[in-house]
Amino acid sequence: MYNHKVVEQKWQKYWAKNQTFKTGSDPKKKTYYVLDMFPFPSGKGLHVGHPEGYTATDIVARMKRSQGYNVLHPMGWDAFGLPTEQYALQTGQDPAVVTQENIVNFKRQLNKLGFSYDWDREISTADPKFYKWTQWTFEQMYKHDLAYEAGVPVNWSPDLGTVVANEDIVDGKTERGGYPIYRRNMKQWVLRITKYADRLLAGLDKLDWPENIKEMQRNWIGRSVGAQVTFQVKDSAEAFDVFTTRPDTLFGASYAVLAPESKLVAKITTAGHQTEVEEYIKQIESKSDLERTDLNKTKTGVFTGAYAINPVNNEEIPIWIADYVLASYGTGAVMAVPAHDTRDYEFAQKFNLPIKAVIEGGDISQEAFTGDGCHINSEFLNGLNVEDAKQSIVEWLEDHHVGQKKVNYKLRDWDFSRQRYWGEPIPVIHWEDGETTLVPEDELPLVLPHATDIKPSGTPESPLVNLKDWVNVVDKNGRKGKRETNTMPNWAGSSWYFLRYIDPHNDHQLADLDKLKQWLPVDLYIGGAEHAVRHLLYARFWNMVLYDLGVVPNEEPFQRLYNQGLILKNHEKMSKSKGNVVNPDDVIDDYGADSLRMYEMFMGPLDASIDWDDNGPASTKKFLDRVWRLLVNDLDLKAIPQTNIVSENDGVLDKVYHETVKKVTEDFDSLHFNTAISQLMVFINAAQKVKLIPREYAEGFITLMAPIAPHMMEEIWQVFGHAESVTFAKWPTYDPAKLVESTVDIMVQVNGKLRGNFDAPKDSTQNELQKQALALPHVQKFLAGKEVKKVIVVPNKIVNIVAK
Ligand code: ANZ
Repeated sequence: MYNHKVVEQKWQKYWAKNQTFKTGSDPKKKTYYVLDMFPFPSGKGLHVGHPEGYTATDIVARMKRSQGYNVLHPMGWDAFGLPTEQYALQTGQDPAVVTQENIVNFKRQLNKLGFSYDWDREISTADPKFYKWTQWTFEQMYKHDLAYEAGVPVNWSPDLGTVVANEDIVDGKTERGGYPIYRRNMKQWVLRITKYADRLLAGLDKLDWPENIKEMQRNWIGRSVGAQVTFQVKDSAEAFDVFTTRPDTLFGASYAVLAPESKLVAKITTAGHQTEVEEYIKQIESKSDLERTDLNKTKTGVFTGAYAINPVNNEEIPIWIADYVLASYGTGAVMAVPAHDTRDYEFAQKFNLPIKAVIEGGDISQEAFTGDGCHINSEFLNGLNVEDAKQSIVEWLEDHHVGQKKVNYKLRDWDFSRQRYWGEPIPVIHWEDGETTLVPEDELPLVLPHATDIKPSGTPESPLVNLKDWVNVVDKNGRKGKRETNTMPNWAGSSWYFLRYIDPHNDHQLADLDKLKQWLPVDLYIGGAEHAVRHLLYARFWNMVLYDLGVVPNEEPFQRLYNQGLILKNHEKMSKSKGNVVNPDDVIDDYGADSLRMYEMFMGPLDASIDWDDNGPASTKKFLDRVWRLLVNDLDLKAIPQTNIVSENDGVLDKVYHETVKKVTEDFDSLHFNTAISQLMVFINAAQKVKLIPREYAEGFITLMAPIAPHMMEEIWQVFGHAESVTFAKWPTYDPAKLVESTVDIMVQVNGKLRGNFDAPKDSTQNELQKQALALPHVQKFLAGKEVKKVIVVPNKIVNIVAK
């Protein structure tokens, strides 16, 4: 009887002791870097969702080792940041201690699943040896004007006690916890990711990533091409620019709108409108951007009393302020063309502003017409379609120095300060004379000091501000300074951790360039789709910065990306609060890690979200037990190969075996694990039917199956007499010639009725088939006393005998 508890432990010990999964370094071999998104070592431990992606990468890593690659398959911990800190606060513990405990537990759980990580390369983002290089990179960014401090409107979450980045906001709320966000002006460290907008966009085209993720990144970067047009304010020296994607509609502009936050508002508002304008501004302060730009909400706004001059026809148009215009996009001002823009249309309707058609089409008494058509009421643009009119008007604007072509991005610079304790200290000192300096490189890492009170202060300062000894510094000339107390977001370490795995113990540099060249880009990266526009965008940016610094050899870090689906319980995401979490420890105890791994890969396509079935692991265990019984005879407690394993090959299993090798290899490469497993089952069914299984095929099967069920396959491999781990068994190859059927089933009819069948070598001659058909005893019975008049043979199919 196969005992998963004993066997799984045995091999896990063996692998650890023999360092079976140490990263290969044979210079003659090709390299393969297969990466998991590393976990937050939360207090909850692993749930069965984790092993889904981790098993997928493990299968590929194991196959690639067998195929003769040097494989890098590392694991580490995304240990800094809110999740750990919140857990520490809730349980009244030190985050450093909690992190350590959680890591120990996660590692224990991962090992129980039999994953083939090279633990010598384990990293933690909260380890000073690691974050030294996070801080170092920040310093390089500062030196290259890619990190700067600015008083910017930020997303403040009172509940989390910190600012969060735009990327941390989902549906207007914090992604973590779902708390409301308020706009607040705060001094922040910001990373100039916008400088890389075009490269981040262009790079996507070359990547083997799911199209939806690329599209999400494109939308997030949000490149739009249009024009910037300058409007003078009537009877004033002031002017403002608007950004428009439809400069062709300039003749239809019937009013202008400034974002309420615009500095210009105070300057141009006329005395009569002052009170109303101020009241409006106050009222919108607490609204999120999402609420403000929601298409469905009723438009609000007030008139400033001032007018702007439309540069194309000198028409005077009223200047309003309204919250649907955001200060943070474009120029924070728009020209409104209600006839051809839906939001403007609604606004104009509500406030009785003129609606002037400049493109033919639609019925503007009912709604804005946003389609293409012939321009009208537009002087020199009349008769042109939208595209041509855009070109003409931009030329005109440039000729008259009142505007130019302009490209705008939705992407904002990355808010990089967090007012929390559990993160990398930002290595900066603010001096009393106003100077800001970096902590000298040779003093890095700037270690996070131990603190007992880590509660967020609710102010723009992090709890580090209370550690006076740490905060206050004096330079050698007696100048006093204070350390920056904000910390980095947890997206900092995760933006580059995959580089450190390549050279994890390097004390002199982030990683050795030659080693990076050897391994990068990552060949396969698997993780959850929830990281589409945070981690994956930040990591690409961070990597591009390091590329420009000459630190890394590739502009793009992840060549191939795949997102695993969610494992659901009763169609819901598993979560502790819903009480529907399945703990892999329990499943492993009952059925073994191999059964769990196999079940998760067999549930369905890797990218599908599928309901967990409590009976699933039991059914894969049943299959594995069948495999064991078919290949191993352990009845006399002395496990040896079954007597049906033979050295000679009678050819009966040729076709199904070679098909299995082909399908499993291709499916593993394309990450179609469920269909690979089906094929392995087909092979076992076929093998069970025949009396003799060629040893070569049994061993080929073990090698193919080992990535899925490594413990049992190691054990069988040993039973088959191998002294070495199955990890390095040569991956089987298939012979295309054997994929075709070598024998065919021939039907025999007598006078149109089916009377028998027989196997014949494929493409046998008509004569041979006729001879064999006539010789069948059952057929002879029906021919008794009759004379064969005619025999019709359809090659490879049928022999039809006509007799009287
Ligand atoms: C006039 C116009 C006429 C516009 C028309 C559209 C249609 P995307 O594609 O998102 O870049 N806009 C510009 N800045 C804005 C801001 N800060 N807040 C809110 N809206 C703003 O859209 C750009 C368009 O959104 C711009 O083109 C502008 O309205 C508006 F028939 O200008 B348009």
